[in-house]
Amino acid sequence: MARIVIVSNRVPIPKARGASAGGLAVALRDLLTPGTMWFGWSGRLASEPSLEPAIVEARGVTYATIDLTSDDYKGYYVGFANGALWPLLHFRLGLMHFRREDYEGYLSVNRSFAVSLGTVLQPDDTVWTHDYHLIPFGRMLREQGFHGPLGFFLHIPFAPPSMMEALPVARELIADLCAFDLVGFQTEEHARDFRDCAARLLGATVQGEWVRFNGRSMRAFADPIGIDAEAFRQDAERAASDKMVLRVAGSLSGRALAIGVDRMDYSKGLPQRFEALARLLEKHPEHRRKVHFLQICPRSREEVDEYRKLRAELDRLTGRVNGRFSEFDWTPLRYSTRAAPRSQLAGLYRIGRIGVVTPLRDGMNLVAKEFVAAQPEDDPGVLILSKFAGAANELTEALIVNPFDPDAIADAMHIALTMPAPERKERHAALAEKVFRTTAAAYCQRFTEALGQVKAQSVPRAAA
Ligand code: ADQ
Repeated sequence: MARIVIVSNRVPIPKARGASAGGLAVALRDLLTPGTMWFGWSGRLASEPSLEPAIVEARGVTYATIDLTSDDYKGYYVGFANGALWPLLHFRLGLMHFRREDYEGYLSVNRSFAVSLGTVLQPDDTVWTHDYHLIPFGRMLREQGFHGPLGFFLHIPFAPPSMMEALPVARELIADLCAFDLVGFQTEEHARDFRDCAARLLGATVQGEWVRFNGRSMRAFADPIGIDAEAFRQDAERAASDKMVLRVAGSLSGRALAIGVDRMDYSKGLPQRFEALARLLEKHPEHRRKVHFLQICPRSREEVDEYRKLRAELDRLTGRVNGRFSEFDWTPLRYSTRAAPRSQLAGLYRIGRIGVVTPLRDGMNLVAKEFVAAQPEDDPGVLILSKFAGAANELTEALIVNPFDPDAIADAMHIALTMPAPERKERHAALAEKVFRTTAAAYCQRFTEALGQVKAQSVPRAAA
């Protein structure tokens, strides 16, 4: 079988310091068989650019990485990817900061990726590129003479043409996405928004999932990402004897645990969630002293101004909620910025009576699926889920809320805290059936199969 080459911004080399043990590496675990290559940024900043990839072999997988200079990093990662694309695609136009020099930096790093990978690529490789950092990469790899199957998956949402147009280089990026053979999105809505952009901004011809532009055809489809639900369930079960999980369970003194787990990001709706807890305690005083809300949110992207502002806001809100409602022996809101090992997280989800997942907009949101997988079947907790998370398309038996409305989240918390066991079990069984069916393995298989088929179909059409 042809070799699969995964390309992403960061490369999670096993046991490398600072590399995330979760995230993409877990989602793509099934592809990481001997012979596979994973290419991307090492996470290191160097004074000189170098296009020769450093190679590390681990369990038969080749990890190939390059370093970036700090100027590259600022323009590509901080400036364009996270300062312009991330807010735009999360519908936060007011937070989008577009600067031409950042876009130039973004193009330049994408070109470095393409040139560098070009030196180690074989003609019959299949290349699967991940996420918004690498949109122009496909076109640039084609310019390096690569003709093999070339796919792209966008982990975050997409925007409709009216919003996309606010980005001065929208047409270029849409055209770059058309250079891939297959582009996957988390939901059908995001895939449709992309096809609408291709039609409206480029004049491309759209037929069903196919987009024809510049004499070639590509397919844009929905391939919702999942988790390794069985492994997560086992982690959660084992974590019942984890010391830290036992300490947290003991500290509840019989009170219900509501839990939120998110990177500290303005897309996750954290201020509204904290506000919702205050509304719950105000409108339903019977829950005072009966519930603890634990919000775990490791800091992220602190180079970007908006993230530093969010941290200050959350610190302030935590003080306000606790100052107003705490009693000498009870604090409603516990807030930690520490990352936790996945196994401990799984154990904490398991003891949660409510999982609160209320992003303002999210590609999928894996925390929602992890919470469901971790719950005990005989006494499950209740998931509260934002209607604007991709996961809400599948997880319809959760309590679905508008995350911009703290009162609605508070009402859902009240319903969850008072929900009878039979209803909790019924909802959980329906949710678990989906989470255990639409797994990470199913996601990988769907994408790689579609990529194999699409290439076979797009070549003759393009030649026509
Ligand atoms: P993220 O925005 O990072 O991912 P999410 O899908 O929730 O959001 O994934 C976060 C992951 O980080 C989860 O697996 C979670 O367990 C883990 N995590 C969160 N807090 C943690 C902590 N304190 N310690 C340890 N681990 C923690 C992007 C998109 C999403 C999309 C994913 C995958 O924004 O919409 O679902 O990619 O495609």
